[in-house]
Amino acid sequence: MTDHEQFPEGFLWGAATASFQIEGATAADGRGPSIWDTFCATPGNVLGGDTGEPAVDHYHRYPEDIALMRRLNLGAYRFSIAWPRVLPEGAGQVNQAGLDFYDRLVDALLEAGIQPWATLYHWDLPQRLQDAGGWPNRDTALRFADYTRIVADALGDRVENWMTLNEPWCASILSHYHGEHAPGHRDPVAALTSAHHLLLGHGLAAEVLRSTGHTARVGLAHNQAVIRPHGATAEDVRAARRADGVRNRIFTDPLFKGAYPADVIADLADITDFSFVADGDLATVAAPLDFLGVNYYMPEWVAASAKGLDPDAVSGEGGAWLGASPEEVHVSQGLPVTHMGWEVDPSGMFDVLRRLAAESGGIDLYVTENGCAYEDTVTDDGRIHDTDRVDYYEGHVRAALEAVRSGVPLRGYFAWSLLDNFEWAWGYSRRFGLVRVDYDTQERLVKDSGLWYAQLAREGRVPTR
Ligand code: IFM
Repeated sequence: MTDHEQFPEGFLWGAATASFQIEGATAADGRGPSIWDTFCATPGNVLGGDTGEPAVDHYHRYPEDIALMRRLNLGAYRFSIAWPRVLPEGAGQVNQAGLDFYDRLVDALLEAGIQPWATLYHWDLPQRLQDAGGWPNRDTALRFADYTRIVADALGDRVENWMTLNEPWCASILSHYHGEHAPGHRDPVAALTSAHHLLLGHGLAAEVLRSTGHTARVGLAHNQAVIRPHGATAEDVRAARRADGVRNRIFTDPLFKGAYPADVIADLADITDFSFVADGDLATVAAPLDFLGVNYYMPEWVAASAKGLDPDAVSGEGGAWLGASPEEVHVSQGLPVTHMGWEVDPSGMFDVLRRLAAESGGIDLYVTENGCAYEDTVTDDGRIHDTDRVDYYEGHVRAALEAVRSGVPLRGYFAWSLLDNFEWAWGYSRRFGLVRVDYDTQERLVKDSGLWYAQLAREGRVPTR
């Protein structure tokens, strides 16, 4: 063991989850339907017809799950609040029973010595707000601020760390342009309008959180894509710039510069004139953050055209990203992949942290998600020897440490995920947990990766193997 494997004193180790992915109990105690309930109910949207029911029944089993967090030596737990539990209709009548669940959860975490880190929106929009237009409707941003006020009033005396949104790219472009997530639309204008209204909602919610009189550190969890040109040609570099614009800078420039990037506006001119941006919006969006959450899984390589490339390595033809020309594609590099098919490259973690440290002006960074899905098997000794997952974590944690040592103000790391759970369009087929869940019995079993992570969290240094 060498000193260079030691994280700084006070570095925070946590794990993350999200309401719809783990809670189950979708009809319990007055919860209203969300867009994910609706999306799951449409055959073909989710692998195997899986739904949010019963997920891993965390709504009822949270004491057991907190005991697991203690076993993993977690200093913090990142969870999300289900808007339709708090406001079944999205607005109006508060459902006290739903709010009480988070009240109990927060108390139990604090009692266990675990910091609660709350995300306000991890994609489960109340269906009633979708019926009224969803995120393409500006009013949804205002309703998000109202909902934030209710949650902050209830929990703000005990929750200090807040993330307004999880991965606004997924909630806007993946959901409204690629159609892969709820509400499953394929409309580029709706996607871009949603992106802006999510950012506006973030800014309005940040104002609310700061006005409660409680200590509130406000951030959001952003899945910055690490986009690399496949080749060194000017065409591939240009394709990478365009993809980076609509994946990353369309979010980070408003947040950190208070403006949409000129090249992105030009690239998307055939789709929109950005007239959904009202006076004053960008000042609201750009209010300083206390921290930025970074969700990182894998890098992506892009090329201006598939010509001359191995057809098996190419994907996304005809619309690889919003605004892409039909020729622009993603190109796999033949690296090892996880069960999601995502290429494993920890250098992307280092790159994304370095870049966001520079762009966010020195605020604290936290890795708010990082992890991997692999096919786990319970062996005869009753354990899960998930060495592939341990290798993934070890590589990425080392890359995070390298970033810290290079001066990045990275203060903590949250593994995705605490438990196996509902992986959106992949249903329960993809397992991301440090803890396995048997979906027939709901039995929990700590994987070898969980034991490895527990040692990391206890010692603050990369465990030797
Ligand atoms: O499961 C998701 C999570 O909800 C958001 N970030 C990526 C994870 C893995 O796909």
